[in-house]
Parts: sequence; structure tokens; C-alpha cells
Amino acid sequence: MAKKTQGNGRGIPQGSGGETQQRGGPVLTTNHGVPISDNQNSLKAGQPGPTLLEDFVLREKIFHFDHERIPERIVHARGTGAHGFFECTDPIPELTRASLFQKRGAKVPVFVRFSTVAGSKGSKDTPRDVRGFAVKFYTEEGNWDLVGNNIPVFFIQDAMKFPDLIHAVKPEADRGFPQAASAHDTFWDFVSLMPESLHMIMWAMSDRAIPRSLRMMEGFGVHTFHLVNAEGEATMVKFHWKPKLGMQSTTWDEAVKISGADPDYHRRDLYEAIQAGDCPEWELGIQIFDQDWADRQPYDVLDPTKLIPEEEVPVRIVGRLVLDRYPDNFFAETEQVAFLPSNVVPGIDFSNDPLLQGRLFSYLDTQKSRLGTTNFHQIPINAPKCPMHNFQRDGMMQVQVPKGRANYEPNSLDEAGEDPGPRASDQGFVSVAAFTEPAEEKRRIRPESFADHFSQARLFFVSQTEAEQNHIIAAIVFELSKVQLKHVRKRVLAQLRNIDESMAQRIADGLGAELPPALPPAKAPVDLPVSDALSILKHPAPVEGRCLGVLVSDGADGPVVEALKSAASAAGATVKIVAPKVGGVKLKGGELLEADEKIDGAPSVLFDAIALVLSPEGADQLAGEKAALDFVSDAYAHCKAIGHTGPAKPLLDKAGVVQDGFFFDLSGSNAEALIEKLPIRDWSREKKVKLPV
Ligand code: HDE
Repeated sequence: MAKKTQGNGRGIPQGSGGETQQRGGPVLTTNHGVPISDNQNSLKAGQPGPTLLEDFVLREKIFHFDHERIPERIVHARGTGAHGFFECTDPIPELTRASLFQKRGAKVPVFVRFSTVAGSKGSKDTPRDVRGFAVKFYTEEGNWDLVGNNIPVFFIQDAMKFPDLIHAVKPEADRGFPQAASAHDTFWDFVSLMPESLHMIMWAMSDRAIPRSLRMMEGFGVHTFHLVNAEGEATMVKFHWKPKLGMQSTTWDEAVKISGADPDYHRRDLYEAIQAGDCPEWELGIQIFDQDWADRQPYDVLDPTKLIPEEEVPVRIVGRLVLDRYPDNFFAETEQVAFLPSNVVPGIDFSNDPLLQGRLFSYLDTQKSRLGTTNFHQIPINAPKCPMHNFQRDGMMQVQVPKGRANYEPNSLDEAGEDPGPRASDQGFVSVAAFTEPAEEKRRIRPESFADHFSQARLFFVSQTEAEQNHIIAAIVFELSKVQLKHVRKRVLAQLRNIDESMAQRIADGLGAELPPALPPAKAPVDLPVSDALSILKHPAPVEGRCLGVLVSDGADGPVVEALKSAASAAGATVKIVAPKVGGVKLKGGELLEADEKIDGAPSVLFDAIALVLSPEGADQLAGEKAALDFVSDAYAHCKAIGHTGPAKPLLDKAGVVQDGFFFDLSGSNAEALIEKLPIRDWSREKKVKLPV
């Protein structure tokens, strides 16, 4: 017969390590509220004994753990989110009755999730990819989800092609790789066969697809939607998010290196900014137009592969979005949030864009497979913050307890003095009357007005600066160099000729290939007026939000570091101290300067510019440290400003850099000058460190 024991056989009393008992605070319980006495040891028959099936504490814990993962999103699996608010800064009641746009200064809570598209949940933050920009507005009249991207157009024109597009870009079916990358055969095979994708390809191959920070990218609703006012009058609208910090991207080489140095680069940046009170902010803009205007354009406003140049229809700013709170729990909030383009509120409506129409089905449908129940709207992050009543009852994981007999409508239970439940309202959502003639017959068609696949792709290319064009060309050369099927490379080149002959020729040269004859376009492209709004570099970005990496050594000059810190903080930028040891360095004056990072954990790709504040001995030592040499030579190759004190010379020399106008001698009073350069790169350096493509 088993003896009653007080120990676990190793002399450790049962319950030791049961931290709740030692530290106070709430008592640890099972999911059913039973207090737990020992959270370290399972229940055994004797010493060491088999574990008993009877141990409901162990079984419940393992059972729950076994089921902690849910299916990741089929696309946009990797993401990060934040809470915040939307504030109306310019009311537009003449355009929409949507409650959030009625009063200047009125605020509604929001939850935003940013994502990459192709990679799995555990992939990196900085692949070349589109970024999702999904916003849930919890308005007084229900949730409005603006589920957009950081690129204003999409790869395909019809929802019918979405599964094919995603299958082509995801890891290849037989081998299960590559992860989070479009540089492979199946993706470019699809692209080469679907010329409608080429406009978005230009964006995806541009620096837009390798943003420096989620805080430094634009967002777009992509589709044309409708705004509807209280009189029922509708206007067409495109939505835009403009980042307060301006736009900034990494270089491709940086993006590749960041994914090794810090795969969580973007989410860490978002988290750190919010924790530091530097709340990320965007303006919400609208482009407003009507059917008459739309009819006069050379493209169809319902074609999601087309944008409306901002020079044609200016973006009117109507509000601002501020993210001021990081989620308390990643799973409960960021993972369980369910965005639905079908979530519109009175005053906002869809259009006949065939891609949007398909999305209206897909998002609701996918939540059932991801979150397991049609009651996913009851999860706190998804629940509306306004009253919600209807007769949809029961279902898996119903957590509400509806009262009364009425679960159908119409009913007359009120005549018997019972609660009859909710009724439809004449203030409720009303759909916009169709703008187009009803089709005479059911057909599987692609409108002829969607046939021009190249004019806007060309517009995008010619609107870029020289450096940006070089980056696009280099990106396509890189991607096609990873494509092994030669006929696919050839067909892509044949399509690219329809966008820009000189671009196609340079890409062919970069591949070491002959330029094949152009494939005949469905509709001949035309030249459109250059749109500066499409370029990143044509827009100066503020210093705010950028980060300087300062490499220090023992014996470094403290006042120089102080000058950098105060210049950065005056400009709204931050400084991170990088040292040979994370404990920090002893400055020339003998005081300790703590480090944020150790040199080999903080390569210069993590910073917008660098400074080297070194003693002569420190510089000599670091000249023998590969990580320090890379710190300098990478910053140089990535065209970043470099500040240094005189003694840093041996390190600069050994790193092989040639000082130019982007070097700042910090022995003088150059701290401000260096800080001003944080958002700027000297692109002319690229020619010194790279062969031309
Ligand atoms: Fe999505 N998309 N999508 N998409 N999408 C999803 O919904 C889909 C499209 C976008 O942070 C899925 O809840 C179809 C365009 C974002 O949770 C899924 C089509 C745009 C997110 C889905 C599109 C987007 C998604 C996967 C073509 C920009 C992440 C998980 C008809 C305007 C939302 C989920 C988040 C997510 C389907 C095209 C943006 C499968 C069928 C165009 C930002 O339902």
C-alpha cells in the first residue's frame, strides 16, 4: 500500500516552487477554478512510480497546451498589431453619413494589424513583400474594417485568380521552399503568364516592398469604395494612409542582413516606439470622384490593378490615426483579430470591383477555419464596442446568454408582455443602388476596360528617381536570377518590354540574356504624365523616428556622445550605444557608459546612420574585429552618413571606405549635421560599391 508522503523523493517538499503560495497574489487554479497545490510535480504511484491518469491537473495543463496553436492565416500570416484611435480632423457629412466622419475632434478606437503576405507566421519581418495595413474602426454604428496594403494596386483583377496567385508565390508544392520569397520559378511563371500582374510587380520590385519601418510606409484601401451621405447620395472614393514620419525604405542588401540580425525588426520598432511614447501616426486621405469623371479616364476605376494619380485627384486629408497602445497579449489580440472587408457601416459601401466582391466572401469564410467558430465576433478584439443584438444564436463557443423566448422575427411576443427582441431600423445600413446597367446575361467575362496592363506599370517606372529605377532593375535581375526555368525568364523579359524598353534591356544585360521579342499586349500602352507621388525619394522625410548607432570604446570622448544624444533627442531621433561588451565602456573621464547592444549583435543595418566615438587604442582594437569592420563598411555601402572622431581613422581605413561629403568629423560641432542626415542616403555611393546593372 502506498505510503502517505510529504516529499517527492528528492528531499524537496511537495508544493515547493508553487510560486503563488510564496509570493502572494492570486491562487493558481485549474480552468475550472480548483486551487492547485503543486505546479511542479505530476501525481505518481510511489517513488518514482508511473504517473496516474487520475492527475486532472497535469491532464488539463497538457491538454490545453496541445491545442494552443490555431491555423495561421493562409496569407498575411506574419503580423503585428497595435491599439489606437482615429480622430476626425475635417468632417465630411456632405459625403458620408458614417458616424466617425461627422465631427471635428471626434475619436473612435481602432486596432491595426500590419503583415507580410507570403511568409509563414514564424518568417522574418523584412522579406521583399507587400505589407498588409488592416484597420478595424470600432464606430458607434458597428465595426468598419479598412483592410488595405502598402501598395495601391493588386496583382490580379478577379478574385477567381487569387488562389492561383497565392499558390504560385508560396513555397513550391513539391519541395516546401522558398519561404517568404517571390524569387522562384512558380511565382515568376505565374507573373509571366498573367500580364495584369505587372503593374503591381513594379511596386513589389521597388523599395516600397522593403520598408525601413511600418511607421514609415503609406497605406491604401486599393479598391474604389462608395461614400453615401444622409440623403442617400453616393460618391466614389479611394482611401489613403500617409505616414507622419514620411516614407523610408531599406536597401535590398540591408533587408537581407536585417532578417538575420533581427527577424523581428519591424515589430520591435513598432513596440519600442509605442513604449517610448513616440506614437506612430498616419493621416487618412480620400480621393473623391464620380461616375462621370470615372467614365472619362483611360482606365477603369473598378480595376484593382489601376491607381488614380494624386496629381489627377488630390488626396484630401480627413482624419488621423494614432497607435498608442501595444497589445497586452499577442495571441488574444493580434492573432485572433479577424478583419472583414465586408464590415462596412452606414455611409460606406462597396463597389463592383470584382476583386473586392470576392474578398467579401473570403474573409468571413476563412475565420471559421482559423478561429473555429461562427461566433468569432464575440472574441473581445473582434466584438463591436456599440450595442449588438440579433437572433443569430447558438453555435460553437457561444459565450453570451440570451434571455427570453424570442429567437425569431417577426414575433408578437410583446403583445403578451414579453421581450420581443431587436427590430430593423430605418436608420440602418442601405446599399448603394447599382451604378452600372444590370448585365443582360450571366457570363464569365473580363471587362474590356481592364485590358491595358502596361500604361500604369510604365507610369510607375518613369516616375521614379534614377536611384529608385536602379533598385527596381536590380531587384528584377536578382529575382530572375533565382528563376531556374529559362523559358520563364525569357517570357518575363518579353512582357517587360511592354513597360519600358530600356529597363527591359538593362534587365536582360543584368541576366546575361538576349532580349526576346515583346509579347503582344492585349492593349497597346500609352505614356501618362509623370506622377511624383509614386516615388519615395522625391519626398523629403523628417529626422523624427530615425535611429543613430554609436560605436564606442573604452576611453571614448563622453562629451561627443552627449552632443550626439542631445542633437538626436532635439530632432525626435534616438541613439543606441554599441560597444565591444554589453556592460558598456569606461569613458575618457572615467565614468561608465552603458551599452544598448554588443557590436556583433547590432550591425549597422539596424541604424539609419552611424557614429564612431573611439579612443586611439579602441580604434586599433576594433580594427581587428570583423563585426566592427562590417559595421563601417556596410554603413558606407548602404550610403549612410558616418560621423567619427579623429582616432577612428585606423578602423575607417581598414574598412576600406573613402571619405566623402557624407562623413562628419565629430571633433568639431558636427553632431547636428550628422543627425540631419539620418533620413537621407548618398545614392551616388552605390556606383562605388556595386557593378552597374
Ligand atoms: Fe486579402 N486575405 N485577399 N487582400 N488580406 C486575407 O483573410 C483575399 C487582397 C489583406 O491582418 C485572408 O483573415 C482574397 C487585397 C490583408 O488579419 C483571406 C483576395 C488586399 C490581410 C484573404 C484578397 C488584401 C488579408 C487571410 C482577392 C489589399 C490581413 C486571413 C479576391 C486591399 C488581415 C484573413 C489581417 C488577409 C483573401 C486580396 C489585404 C484568405 C480572396 C486586394 C491586409 O481571407
